[in-house]
Amino acid sequence: MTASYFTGDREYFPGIGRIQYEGRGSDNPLAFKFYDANRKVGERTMAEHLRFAVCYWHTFCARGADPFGDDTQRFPWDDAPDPMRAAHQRMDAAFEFFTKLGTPYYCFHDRDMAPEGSSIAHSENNLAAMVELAAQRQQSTGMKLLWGTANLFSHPRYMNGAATNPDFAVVTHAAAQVKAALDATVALGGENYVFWGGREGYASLLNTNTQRELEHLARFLHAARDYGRSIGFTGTFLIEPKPMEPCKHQYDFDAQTVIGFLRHFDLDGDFKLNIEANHATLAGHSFAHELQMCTDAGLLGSIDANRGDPQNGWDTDQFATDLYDAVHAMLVILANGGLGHGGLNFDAKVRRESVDLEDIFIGHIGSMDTFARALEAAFAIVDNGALNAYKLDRYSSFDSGDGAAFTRGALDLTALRDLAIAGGEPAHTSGRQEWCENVINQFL
Ligand code: XLS
Ligand code: CA
Ligand code: CA
Repeated sequence: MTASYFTGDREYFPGIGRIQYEGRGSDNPLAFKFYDANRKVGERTMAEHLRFAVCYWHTFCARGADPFGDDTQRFPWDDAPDPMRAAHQRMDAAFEFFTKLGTPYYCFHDRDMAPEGSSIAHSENNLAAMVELAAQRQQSTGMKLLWGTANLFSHPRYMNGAATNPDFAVVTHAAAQVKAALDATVALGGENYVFWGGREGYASLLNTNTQRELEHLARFLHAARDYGRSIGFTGTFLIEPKPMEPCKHQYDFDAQTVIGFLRHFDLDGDFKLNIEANHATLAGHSFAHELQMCTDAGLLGSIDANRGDPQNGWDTDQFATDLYDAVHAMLVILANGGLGHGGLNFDAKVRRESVDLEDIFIGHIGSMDTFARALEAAFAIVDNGALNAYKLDRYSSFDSGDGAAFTRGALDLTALRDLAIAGGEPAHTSGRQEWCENVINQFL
């Protein structure tokens, strides 16, 4: 039943075949209830709208450890005599998982795919060997790379930052890693390249020159951009905002901070944003707010779809199951004209207590179903048109006459004052939020 879906010489998920769409009535935990890849929603199929990706790190590398306890997962691909053999087995397991689940894309950090070696050259060789294998696996399965990235936060050398480290020697090591990760991304046809600045921030202003660190970050990103373009990377560079964790304060705090940074340092022609739902909530925003800020700026690049926990103030990276939240996100994505070359990457992990291998499938299936439902609901809301018509009408006083003259910059402050006197006290106009919220519920 499963032979054609695994790519190595060993099957890591025995008993699990290609996940099928069985519809809402199915009680099979290993079947899609809503995600039907080829079903058309408007002009595009569900697969084309949603462009799902699986992340390599949580899915195959995270073994359930937390700050208070050791690993709880026992992955069969870890039973290898040396780190490169383990990396090879992990890759076989990963491609078996991708193809059984039926997502078109995946994402990785350099260190997820290949272990760090004893020197820069050794690490580069390890990565190059694994990239060669990944290229073969992509070829035989049709899987594509949504984005690659470098892990510039786990190694102790990055404890004071990578591109923003006060020690130039550390910055050079970060550069070496990004160069190799860009080479890998290009070799695998990656459509995007991500920078998440986990340690690009600070713990205390008493020992930190924030102005210099931000200038160094911009200089580093320019160098990475120039190198990427020089080796033929035509995709989009992405910055992934997050306000904190692991740093007390991270420079890429939220979407608007990053948008301002990119514009200030003249990077907005090559860089867009990768918005993660749980990072949005950590910044005190909603997921949809962060997506909207990017859409308004024309800088929505890609999405890490997951969720936090409303009672926890940290990055729980749970699978996305909140339909209401996903509908709000899909409304913004549809208004953006879709995801472009981005995708919905499940930067999510099963709970420490979820130790069955099938839990990894079930987590992804649930999130894919959530976004499939959200897509259909959001599409119907847009198609219905009432909400959009109301939003347009709410601003109609700027569409003609003095309002339009104001938006053209044709009225100065004195002219506006004179209009206020001539017009008298404005009418109280309802914002109708309750009605708007009820419209959403009608389509769920
Ligand atoms: C961590 C981030 C990270 C990035 C890639 O919080 O989500 O996993 O997505 O480095
Ligand atoms: Ca992420
Ligand atoms: Ca996260």
